[in-house]
Amino acid sequence: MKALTHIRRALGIDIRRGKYSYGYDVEVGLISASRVADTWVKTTCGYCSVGCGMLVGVKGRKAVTVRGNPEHPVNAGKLCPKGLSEHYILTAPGRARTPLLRKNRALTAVSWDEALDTMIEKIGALQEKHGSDALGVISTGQLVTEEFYTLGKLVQLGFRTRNYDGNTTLCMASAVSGYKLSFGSDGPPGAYADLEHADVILLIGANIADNHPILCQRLDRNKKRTLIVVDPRVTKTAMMADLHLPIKPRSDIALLNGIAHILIRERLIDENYIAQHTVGYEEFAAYISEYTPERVAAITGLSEETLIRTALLYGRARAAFIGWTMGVNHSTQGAVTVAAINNLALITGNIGRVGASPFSITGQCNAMGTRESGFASSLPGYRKFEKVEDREDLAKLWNISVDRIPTARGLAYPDIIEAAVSGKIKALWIIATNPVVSFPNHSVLEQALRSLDFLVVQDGFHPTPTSEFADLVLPAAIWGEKEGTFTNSERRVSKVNRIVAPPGEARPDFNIFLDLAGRLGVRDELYPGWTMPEDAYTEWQRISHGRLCDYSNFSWQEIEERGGVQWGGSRLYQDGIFQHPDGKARLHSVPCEPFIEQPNDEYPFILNTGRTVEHWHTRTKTAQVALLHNMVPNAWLEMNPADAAQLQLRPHDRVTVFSRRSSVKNVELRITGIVAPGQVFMPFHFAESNSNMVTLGAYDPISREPNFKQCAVRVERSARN
Ligand SMILES: Nc1nc2c(c(=O)[nH]1)N[C@H]1C(S)=C(S)[C@@H](COP(=O)(O)OP(=O)(O)OC[C@H]3O[C@@H](n4cnc5c(=O)[nH]c(N)nc54)[C@H](O)[C@@H]3O)O[C@H]1N2
Ligand SMILES: Nc1nc2c(c(=O)[nH]1)N[C@H]1C(S)=C(S)[C@@H](COP(=O)(O)OP(=O)(O)OC[C@H]3O[C@@H](n4cnc5c(=O)[nH]c(N)nc54)[C@H](O)[C@@H]3O)O[C@H]1N2
Ligand code: SF4
Ligand SMILES: [Mo]
Repeated sequence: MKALTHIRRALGIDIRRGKYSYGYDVEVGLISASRVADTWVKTTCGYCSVGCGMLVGVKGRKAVTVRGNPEHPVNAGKLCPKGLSEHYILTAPGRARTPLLRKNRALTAVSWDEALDTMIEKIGALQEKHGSDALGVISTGQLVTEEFYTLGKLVQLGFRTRNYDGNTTLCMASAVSGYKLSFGSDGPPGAYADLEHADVILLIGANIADNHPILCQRLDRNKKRTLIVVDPRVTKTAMMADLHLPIKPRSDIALLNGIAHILIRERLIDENYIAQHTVGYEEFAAYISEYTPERVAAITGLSEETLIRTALLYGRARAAFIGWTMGVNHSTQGAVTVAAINNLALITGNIGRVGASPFSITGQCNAMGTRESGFASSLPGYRKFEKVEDREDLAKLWNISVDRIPTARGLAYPDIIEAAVSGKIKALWIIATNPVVSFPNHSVLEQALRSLDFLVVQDGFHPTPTSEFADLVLPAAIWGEKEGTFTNSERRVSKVNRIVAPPGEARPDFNIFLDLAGRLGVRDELYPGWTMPEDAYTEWQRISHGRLCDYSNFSWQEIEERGGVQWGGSRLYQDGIFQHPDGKARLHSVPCEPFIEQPNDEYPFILNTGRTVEHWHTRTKTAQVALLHNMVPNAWLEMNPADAAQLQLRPHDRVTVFSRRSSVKNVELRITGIVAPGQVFMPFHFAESNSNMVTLGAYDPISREPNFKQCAVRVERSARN
């Protein structure tokens, strides 16, 4: 009970005052002698991309407690509930301890030698027969950068398949594509400090109070700010806002174009900046002349007065910041919505200055590291597959023939899944992601996994819903059991350190990759003399040298000592020179289109899916932490009281959610004004009530990101059983 009170305080929910605040520096749980640490290991949180610095207390060989690192520039000693209880995952049950190979239908323990030899042999035979692209690889945003860099080379140059992507396509791909459209390169321009210095902060589809809690501290420190939150739900973040815009689902582009319209009409634009640093203004201004307040009000459901107020606040700010997350990216129009956000920043000159930036708040702890070094959707160092100079550059640095570097990216994640269904992909290697829970439209995913000739799942836990389908399970060390670096949303590189040894025979992903490279016969060529993640880092410094994401200025040691360094300095584009060949940013004329699956009589609700502060994704970790699990042990569906009354449903009824694809049964009903009439919301964390049974397999044509946030559903009381 005492522990629960602690965590409530850590969450910042002060029930008496009915107020939220974040980032208490309390320790979770009851302090007893067994939890008094002998030594403290400095590291970085392994959950979200805020990238908090922490100290993990060790007693004997056990991690016994965690506290925020007061010296870390990101969090100054504070942690959210997941961070505060992160050491518990190091002793969690359910870890993968030994390689498992399917023999006579059953997963059977085997040696590493047998596991990796079999993997090379099976994949080799399938590639021999069907071509090297018959292997697909899906990775993650949750390894250390040194592992991504090693893996990218292994997949593309060792296994020689281009069909390599990651769960980041379910997450940040739209931000990446949108940055490329506007600025000519990926790379978030701003910094967290901007949240402290901006006069106006516009958060679009970003529920930071649940998902990036420690960023809320920055807002608390900014006394002059006006916070505007654009979200169809009244999230905890919306409750913190000065102005909440409960926009109709997927009308964001109309809102952004409408704001631009008012800014131009009121001359609240920076004409010098537009002239010197952008291309396409005339066409853009002509295009958005159609987005009158009247029309935009009809599309967004907001009043004209609210639209004008929002535009004037943004336009008159000395420094204005726009942050966004999955409410923007998770859409078939994600990439262009990002471009529409960037338009606003560009026409007002709100970029490259203190407090002024468009800023994608990243999701996973090291989504940034894989974007920069990963070799999946682009070449390492933000180089482009299509660009011959970039390929030649890398070939020289690696001392290999240029024709070994692919000239185009391979299939993106959803297309790899479709290719598995159609039989073009025969073998799949899944690393640190759990698609059976996280991929949309589950039945197609399941069909893909069942169609494969060989499935390898490399995970820290087993069984997981995905590893149960595997022919081979490779047990991996997780956060706390290996070392490397993470790069957070604001491009800050921090050190991750080993606290304890991995369980059983589990190995760091880095070691698994190097071992495979040896068996493939490419280790000496691709990784000469490498034995440790630091070797990968040293080469990555050389590869990134002179690029936008330049890591060459800070050594392994310095990252440790300085406790987190930003590549590119505090802000990008301070000189207004962008990465397009002419150095100018592009303004894009972007149409607002209705989302794909509109509700009708049979499926009258729009289903929105997302997260809660206590849980991490598919809960392989947080379900094992009793404190977190007990707070939110099961999935729920939020429904507006008006809709519940009409359906004669009562609080805590068990309901079934049906879509055109499938259904989710026995979900607990929460009747609440957090969601508007006609909309329902469900977290995607729970394998046993998997929201992705019902979500839609529709993808952004540019980024290939799924439209996780809207599909049409019907809700019925579950039959009692
Ligand atoms: N506790 C916790 N923290 C996490 C994670 C976690 O699993 N748990 N995951 C991490 C990861 S990988 C990510 S990507 C981030 C995600 O962080 P967020 O993007 O903040 O998380 P979501 O809850 O997926 O979605 C955010 C909001 O988008 C809103 N939204 C839905 N449709 C629309 C729309 O049409 N327009 C607008 N403007 N908004 C809309 C939803 O109502 C929701 O409140 O969180 C990271 N942090
Ligand atoms: N409906 C719906 N679906 C969504 C979303 C949504 O908002 N709505 N959000 C999407 C987003 S933004 C994201 S990022 C994805 C996340 O979806 P997933 O990537 O599937 O989620 P995780 O549970 O983080 O999966 C990580 C896996 O890696 C394992 N693991 C952890 N650390 C390590 C390690 O160091 N090495 C190895 N080998 N394994 C490790 C974990 O045990 C776990 O099985 O979900 C997406 N799916
Ligand atoms: S805010 Fe993110 S990085 Fe910080 S402690 Fe919480 S989960 Fe970890
Ligand atoms: Mo994500």
